[in-house]
Amino acid sequence: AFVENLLKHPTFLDNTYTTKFIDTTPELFQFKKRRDRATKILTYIADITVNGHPETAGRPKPPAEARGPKVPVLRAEPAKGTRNLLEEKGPQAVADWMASQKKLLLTDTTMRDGHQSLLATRMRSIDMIKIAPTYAANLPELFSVECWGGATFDVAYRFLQECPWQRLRDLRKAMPNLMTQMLLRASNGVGYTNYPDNVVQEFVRQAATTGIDVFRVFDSLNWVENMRVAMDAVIENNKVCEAAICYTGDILNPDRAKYDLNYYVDMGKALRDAGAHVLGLKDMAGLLKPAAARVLFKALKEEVGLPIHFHTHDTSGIAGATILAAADAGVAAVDAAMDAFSGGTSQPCLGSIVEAMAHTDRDTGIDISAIREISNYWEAVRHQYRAFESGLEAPASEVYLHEMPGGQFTNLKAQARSLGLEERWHEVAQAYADANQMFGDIVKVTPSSKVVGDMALMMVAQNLTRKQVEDPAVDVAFPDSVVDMMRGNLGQPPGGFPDGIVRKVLKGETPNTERPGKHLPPVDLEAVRRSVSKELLGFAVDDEDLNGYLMYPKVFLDYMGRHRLYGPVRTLPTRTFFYGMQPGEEITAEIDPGKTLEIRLQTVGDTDAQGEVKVFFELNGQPRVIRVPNRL
Ligand code: BTN
Ligand code: 3PY
Ligand code: ZN
Repeated sequence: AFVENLLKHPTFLDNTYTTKFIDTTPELFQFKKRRDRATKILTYIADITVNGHPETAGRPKPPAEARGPKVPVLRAEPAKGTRNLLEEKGPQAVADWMASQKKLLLTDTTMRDGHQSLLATRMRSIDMIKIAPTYAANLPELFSVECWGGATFDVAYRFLQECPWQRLRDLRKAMPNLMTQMLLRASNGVGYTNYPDNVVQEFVRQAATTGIDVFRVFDSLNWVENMRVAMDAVIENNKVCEAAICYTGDILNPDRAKYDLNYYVDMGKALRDAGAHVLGLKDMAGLLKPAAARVLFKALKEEVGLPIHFHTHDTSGIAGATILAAADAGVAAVDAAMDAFSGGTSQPCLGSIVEAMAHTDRDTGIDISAIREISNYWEAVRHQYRAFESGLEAPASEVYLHEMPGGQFTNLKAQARSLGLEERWHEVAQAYADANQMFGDIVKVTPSSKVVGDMALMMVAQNLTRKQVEDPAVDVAFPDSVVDMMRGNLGQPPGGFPDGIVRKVLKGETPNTERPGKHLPPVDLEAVRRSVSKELLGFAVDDEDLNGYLMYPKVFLDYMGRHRLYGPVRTLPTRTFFYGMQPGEEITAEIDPGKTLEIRLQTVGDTDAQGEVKVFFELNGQPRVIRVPNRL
């Protein structure tokens, strides 16, 4: 009964609370807490061993002989890096330093965009946290480590059963000398819709507090008006505000005159005037070609004057050439992914960029052997996630037709597969391009890219042409996301949405063409905290959890509910998390610093009359039996 009470006690939802609870409730013994969390983890392992993980069912398995990821030797105490400069002198000093560097600066995107673009964002924290000290010790010259934001926030709660804030806290601690970097969708936070201004401000404050140094802020329609709240919040928190222009079209193509050189230069100036420390050029689909890069970066550098940070994707296979052109044209920093997580829809290869710049006047100064060791680690990590590989086998020049962001490409392909449209992928690509033109040729990046993707899938599934969709005489039931965007809920693209499509989608309703946040009343944060605390969970939620709830109420509460059942499963090895254990196998899970569970699976029993299976473990040498339902 005692254990039952503990299980039900809401304080036992999570490690953090457990610690707080023990501090304030000394009448409960430490060993009870540990036993309780161990039982939860064993229950998870037993369940996955018997029933499999829903996300890996039917997907390719990791190679049986795959070696576990091996962490390279730390070569030295972490030398001072960009984070020390930020802490000592502030964000403007970082920007000034950037501008004064001859060497090409590098951001490693492996822990964010790399796996977001190659493995559907499924990389678990443990695989990042183990290698983070090696980054600090062996690669102190990196400009920053992009490791948070974008899609990683909700995927952590939703699919990985872990807390994104805890990931950030752990990474921050392990890399004290390196700037961490996140991707922030301006007023859309790390979500898919506009949030009230005070929710965005509170989210930025918390991200800065928990450990983000560089905020790359963008708006999915390139609407500077809609970026100010987020940018101001970053500046207010004394962190680096990297405001990004999203690149689309082709500045050298007269047929895409909407997004010409002047458009980008004007936007760059507007972002500078809005207070950006650094100008980001975010080429989320990898559309910027080498010749265009020379022209664009020369103009931005001369006319905007901020240090430039260039981000691209290698979907077409030519991004490495664009990076070299960008380096020639004087960008201060570029994004790249560690070799094993590079190429294709991800960033270009970091090690190859280092090699290409070596012995030139923009030599990165980074030790290539340190990169190789770290990439060897990532190679072994990637093998464990084979279930999430997209199967993209070769560069795709088709990206210049559809202009899908690298992070969306594989997702949309999976969505098409689930709708039975995989064989019609090239039609989806064409419909995506058509839908874009129908909406007036817009920037496509989360969340606007999702809207275009929804429209494209619907057009292919229902065999609708652009002409039919636009024809006032043809009845079309538009996806909700399209209605939402036409209402103005994502803001306004340059020149607004075309009247015809707005009228057809909204059936006469008047859209809001002002900043969406202007019409959203502020959320009473303390009232939300009280209601979540009392009514939903039964304990006082802290600021991090409150921010998780504000971004994703249902996703957060579902995560908390599963945490109540399964405990800190983030500590399990990735193979165990996705595939359970084999009889005779032994693993360890460090549930607190220095507190390690030694888990051995003895055997799995037969299914009994109640449909349950007994799974026999040894936990730190003691026998334990866990019963789980056989749901297969
Ligand atoms: C998910 O959100 O789908 C992944 C998290 C784990 C869900 C657990 S895994 C064991 C049990 N079996 C299921 O089908 N779901 C839960
Ligand atoms: C995101 O918003 O997650 C992106 O990666 C956009 O490129
Ligand atoms: Zn990207």
